[in-house]
Amino acid sequence: MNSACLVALAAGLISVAVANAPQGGQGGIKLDPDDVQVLPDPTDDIVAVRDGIKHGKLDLIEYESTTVGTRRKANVYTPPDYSANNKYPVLYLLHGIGGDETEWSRFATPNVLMDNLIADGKAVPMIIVMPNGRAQKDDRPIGDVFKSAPAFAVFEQDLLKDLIPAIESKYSVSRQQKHRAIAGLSMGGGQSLNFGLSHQDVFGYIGGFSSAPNTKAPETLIPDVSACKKQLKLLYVSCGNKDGLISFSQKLHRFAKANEIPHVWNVDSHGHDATTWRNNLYYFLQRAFR
Ligand code: FER
Repeated sequence: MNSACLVALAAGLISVAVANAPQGGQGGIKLDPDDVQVLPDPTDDIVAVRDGIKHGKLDLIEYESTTVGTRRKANVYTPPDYSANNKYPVLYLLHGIGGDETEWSRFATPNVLMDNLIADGKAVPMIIVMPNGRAQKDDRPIGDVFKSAPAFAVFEQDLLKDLIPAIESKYSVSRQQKHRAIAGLSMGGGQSLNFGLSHQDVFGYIGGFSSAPNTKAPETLIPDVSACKKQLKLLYVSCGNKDGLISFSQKLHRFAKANEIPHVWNVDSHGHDATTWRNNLYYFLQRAFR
């Protein structure tokens, strides 16, 4: 087994341990009648590498972080025929507590999802930035990864002050709210909801998949319901009905529902695992920038 596999295995074990932890602390899994799957599980061929279609590129880039005081890494997908003559929308895609800038590629191959969706005319060509959401000097996911939880909050500054400006100077991208999206899994789902909903002037499209306990209370994230309804273009919330962390997503869904904030609420029958993240990313990509 190579080191990438070991890391993936460790991340998987963390996820499983988290989701199967004694339920009392996280409130357990209690499903409401509207906690249902609204988007069917797609078939595995969504991630099949196809011949005869154009493929985008995946590059590992580095940017200067004034927040952390280091050069930090991010994986960046550019779509087929990327050209400086166009201005592209950008999705910032955030990993979980045991992951890093490679995690989404291992769990869901977003480049393959995108290549296929673009070829089928089902998604807008976009740039996908997969950074390391652990904003601290040693940002490798080793040892007790829960000790780095505070660094996932610090990443808000790294993202806004360092990463977004770096992406916007390096690539030919739009700087408009309607062309910026943020989404993530678990810890990265919580980050996406926290950062996205607190900066709705920056991000128009927000997705939280299986969001973790770092997710702030809905009342804190959306203090002004009518401003949210005017600005936000997409709120996408999903979780598996076997995921012990579902209460964090349910709270946001219930708040959005009570306040008539349009949103996608997709409760599939997975746990805290890569299948639900891949499937929900697949649907999020089709709804972004539309
Ligand atoms: C926690 C349980 C799970 C927590 C974070 C997680 C910060 C994150 C899990 C993941 O990203 O997979 O109590 O606290």
